[in-house]
Amino acid sequence: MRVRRSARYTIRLLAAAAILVLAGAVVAGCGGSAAPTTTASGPLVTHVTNPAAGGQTVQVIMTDRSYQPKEVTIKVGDTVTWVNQDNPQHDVVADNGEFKSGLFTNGNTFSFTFTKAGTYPYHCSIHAGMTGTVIVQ
Ligand SMILES: [Cu+2]
Repeated sequence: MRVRRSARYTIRLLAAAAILVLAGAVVAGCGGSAAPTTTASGPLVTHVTNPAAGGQTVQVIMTDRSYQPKEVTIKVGDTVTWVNQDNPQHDVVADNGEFKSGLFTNGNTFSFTFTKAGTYPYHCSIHAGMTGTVIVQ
């Protein structure tokens, strides 16, 4: 009898201790002292889009059978939009074949985004002497 009582008492003590430990763990979990630490994981970011390094749009007006301005300097990633404000139709043809708009009429546009640095002379296929240059830095 005495042994059984003692065993029961021990079990109660263990149960009480377990409850206390659990309660302590919950309290500790709610404490603000253990701030979560952030560790970097996953692949490194290898490319960041930087508006300052491109993404701008520059307009070239087609007027009086010419491109205005005749020469534009842009950055890699920038876009040139040609706007036909002239009476005749024109096109935009890169001398090196990099781009070719097809003929388009007054009020229409053609855009090309330059992804490689270089100098791109271009011309209109139906008006001799109508030329321009895009310099991509
Ligand atoms: Cu033309």
